[in-house]
Amino acid sequence: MTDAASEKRPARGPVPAAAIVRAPLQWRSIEFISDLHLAPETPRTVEAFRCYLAGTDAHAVFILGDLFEVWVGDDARSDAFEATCVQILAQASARLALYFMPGNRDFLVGAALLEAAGMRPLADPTRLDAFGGAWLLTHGDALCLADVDYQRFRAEVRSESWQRAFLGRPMTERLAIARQLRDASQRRKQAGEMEGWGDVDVDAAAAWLRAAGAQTMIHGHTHRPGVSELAPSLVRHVLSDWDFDLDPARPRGEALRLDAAGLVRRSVRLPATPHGNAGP
Ligand SMILES: [Mn+2]
Repeated sequence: MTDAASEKRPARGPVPAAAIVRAPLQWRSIEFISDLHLAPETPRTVEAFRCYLAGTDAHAVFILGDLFEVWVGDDARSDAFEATCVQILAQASARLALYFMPGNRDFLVGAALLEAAGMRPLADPTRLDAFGGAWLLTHGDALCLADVDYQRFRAEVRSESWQRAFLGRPMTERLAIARQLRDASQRRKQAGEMEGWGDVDVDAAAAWLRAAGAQTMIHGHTHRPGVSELAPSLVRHVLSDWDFDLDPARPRGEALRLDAAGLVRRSVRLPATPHGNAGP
C-alpha cells in the first residue's frame, strides 16, 4: 500500500470482543432485519413492518440497527408515531423473542424503550450460536473505515459524555440537531464524497470474524443487499433496507431467515387493502 492510500485509511483499531447469544434449542427459525428507517413520513413502511411482525412464524427476530430514521431519546416514546411503533413491537415481543442492536440512526435507544417494546438489547458485534453454527451480527457502520470523518463523528457521539449532554437538551433542540446532522450527511453524499465510502472494510470484517470464531457475518447499513466472500471461507450477507413509500409500485423489504438448513432471503410484502391507493 502506498503512503497516499494508507493516509486515507485509519489504522484498523483493535477488534472488538463479540458478545455471545446462544439460541435456545426450541427456536426453529430466526429472522434478521435492519434499516427500516421508520418515520412519520413512511406510513407504508410502518404498515409493512406491522404486517411482517404480526405474520412471521420465526421464533426470534433480530433487528440489526436503523429501525428508526432518527431516535433522539426515549422520552419521545409516548409521542404519537413512536407510541405506534412501541405498540407494534410490544405485540410482537409478546409472542416471539425480539432483539435490538442500535444503528447509526437509533443508537440513542435506551432501556426505557427496550422495556416498553419488550426488546432485548444486542451488543455490536454479537456472535449468535444457533443450529450448530456461529453467525457474527453487526450493524456495519463501525466497519466502514474508509469514511474517516464518519468514524471520528461516531466515536464522539457514542461517548457517554456526548450522549449525556445531548439527552440533557430540550426535545426541540435535539430534533434540530438531528436534522442538521442528517442534512450535512445528505450534502456529503450529494457532493460525491462517498466514493468507496459506503462499504465495510473487507480486511477488518474478516478480522472480526476470525476473532469471534465465526465464518459468516450478517450486517446492514450499506443498503446493498447480497452475499459476498470476504476472504477464503469467510462470507458476509448484507441485509436489505426497507422502503414501501418512495415508489409504492416497487416496494423494497426483506428478512433474512436462518434455520437448521441455512440462510434464505424472503421478500416482505404489504398486503393489498380493499380501498388502497395503489393506483391503476
Ligand atoms: Mn445505518
